[in-house]
Amino acid sequence: MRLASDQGKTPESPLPSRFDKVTIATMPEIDFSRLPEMGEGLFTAPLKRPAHVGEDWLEPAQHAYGSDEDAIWDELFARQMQILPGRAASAFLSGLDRLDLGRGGVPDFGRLSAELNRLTGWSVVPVPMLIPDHVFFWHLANRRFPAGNFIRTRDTFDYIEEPDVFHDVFGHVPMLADPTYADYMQEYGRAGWKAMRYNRLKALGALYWYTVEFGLIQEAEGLRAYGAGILSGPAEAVFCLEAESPNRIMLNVDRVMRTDYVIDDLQPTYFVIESFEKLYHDTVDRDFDRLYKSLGAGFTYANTAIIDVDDVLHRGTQEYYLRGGRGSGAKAV
Ligand code: HBI
Ligand code: FE
Repeated sequence: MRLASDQGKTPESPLPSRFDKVTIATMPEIDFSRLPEMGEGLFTAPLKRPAHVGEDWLEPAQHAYGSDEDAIWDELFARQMQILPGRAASAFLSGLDRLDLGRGGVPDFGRLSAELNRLTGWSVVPVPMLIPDHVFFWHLANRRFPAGNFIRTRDTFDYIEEPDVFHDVFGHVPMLADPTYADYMQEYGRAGWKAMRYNRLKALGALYWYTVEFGLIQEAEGLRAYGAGILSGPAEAVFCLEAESPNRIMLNVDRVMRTDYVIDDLQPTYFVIESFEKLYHDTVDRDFDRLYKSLGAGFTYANTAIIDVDDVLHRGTQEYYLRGGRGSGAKAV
């Protein structure tokens, strides 16, 4: 289906006037029930669709895991549960509990979706690999979370290139049991559409990175992590909260969307939110059309930068980075 706004529009040209001054929440015109076509000229990652999945990139069924794969889930789960109490956001820990992800073995997406659906209307759907941005956003806009169907092997136990079922289901899914966060994730998916039309996916990707993947939240007892990239690994859950190296700065949506990020190492800067309600309103009530028009094509701030408008909680030493980061043997201090 071709979107009206796609008719002959190149990504550089902003949405037609009828989209002007429309926030994400009040963008009724786009029909998210079907995967709208990309239209010519809109960039999306050149991923090769496997023959056995359709345009929605969904696997016909969840993988049937062997006992060794279930054992890998159980070992990853046990390791994280040694580290996360006192470090993970309370919304994450209660979601983990309510969805009973520690039941043993890789969770069944059908059972998980039935329970999640009752809580916040979300479901978990299996995908073979990283899927194109526009398909990913479309699923989020429909409260479907695309989760990796495969699980890592023993020799990629500590670090994976692509999100596997442990990163996605253990790291992301418990947060979807929180109603406000569940709403944020759907609005984020809807926001993807507008970002594509302005060719500003990288900017929106930075917001995802510094919230959904590596976000921190201020709780009464102190800082806690809610980002899946932190919660699904052993080192970063400690580094992000306790190390001297990284900056910790209160999140500002406009500033974060101008900030570069690394995908293959610990973050040099973590952004902190006061609450999911504030994150939701700072995003949904934001007039992204005006913002996208003011954003350059690249990033303005390096991922180590502290700028004059920042509300800084901790000015990092960047020692981990200055000593060479991942692979250099530098300690995550
Ligand atoms: N695909 N399977 C999968 N999982 C992701 O997290 C994912 C993706 N494709 C694109 C994508 N994420 C990015 O657009 C977001 O990180 C913004
Ligand atoms: Fe992720």
